[in-house]
Amino acid sequence: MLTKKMETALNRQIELEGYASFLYLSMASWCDNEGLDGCAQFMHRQSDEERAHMLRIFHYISDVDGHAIVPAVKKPPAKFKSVQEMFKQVYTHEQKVTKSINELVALCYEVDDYGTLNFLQWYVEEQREEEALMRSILDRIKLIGDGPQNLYFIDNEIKKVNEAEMAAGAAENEAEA
Ligand code: OFO
Repeated sequence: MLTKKMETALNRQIELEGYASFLYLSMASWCDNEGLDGCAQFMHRQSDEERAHMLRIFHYISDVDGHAIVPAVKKPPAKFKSVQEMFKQVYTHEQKVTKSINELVALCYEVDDYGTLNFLQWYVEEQREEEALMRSILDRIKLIGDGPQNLYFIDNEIKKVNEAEMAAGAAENEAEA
């Protein structure tokens, strides 16, 4: 049984994960328009992942007899100054999500909700991985250089990152099966 306070906080997290999914979908569309196929594939996969994160909380709330609420969708930006700027925004958003997960963990202790604390461990680890991934992408872009003549190389690099992430995800699913 969820406390009202926890239910409200988890519903806010649903909103944040849902916004991340739409923001990354918008980024995927911008990349497609710019001819950055590797980046577009990466952002589409990230968008799908965020939707899965949102649904995981959605089902958890229902499982513990709470009421999961579908949030209103805030319109994400449609254009980005450069690939580097776009990934900086992704990193900033992930940091915001991490902060919010940490606040949820703190709330678990405040209201003695150890079931939710256990549920949130997966998110704590996921956020650590996501932040590390975005930092490594920003480092690569910095090394390659963000000039227009380097976009082809950046896009190829992100394509490789995406393929590695897909392979890791498939291996994880296999191990869980
Ligand atoms: Fe779900 O926000 Fe990061 O991964």
